[in-house]
Amino acid sequence: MTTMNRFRHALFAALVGLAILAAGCGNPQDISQTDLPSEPSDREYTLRGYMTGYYGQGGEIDGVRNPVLRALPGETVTITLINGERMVHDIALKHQRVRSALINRPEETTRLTFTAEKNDTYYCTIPGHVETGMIGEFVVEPPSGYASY
Ligand SMILES: [Cu+2]
Repeated sequence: MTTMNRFRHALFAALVGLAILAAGCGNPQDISQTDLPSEPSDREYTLRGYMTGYYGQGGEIDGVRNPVLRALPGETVTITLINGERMVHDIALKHQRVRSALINRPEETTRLTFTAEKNDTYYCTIPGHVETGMIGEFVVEPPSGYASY
């Protein structure tokens, strides 16, 4: 192999790698990215994202690792994710198939807004991050009173 051919080979491999990366980072058709809500939500939660988990900020979930997030059916919910470190993170709902933008700098913020329909799991879509702890429960509760029949 000549030097030039070796260079071309390496360049081609790099391009293929980039193409695969780009495909992986793109927005799949079935996942909508819902950033920056236009109106206030019924329920708002703020989480700080780290490899070790999402940490609640403010309110009842303050300081809680991967807190259970709750809402009533039909409520609009906004989850604000603040990046706690120099890593790429996002937040998505497994069943409802919504996903925030990716954030990669400390204090960078993104939001996920959706309507509460059913119990779900929130998690980070970056490969390996669920395994290190970035996963929690989203619970849709019946309005008070319904549980007593
Ligand atoms: Cu992550």
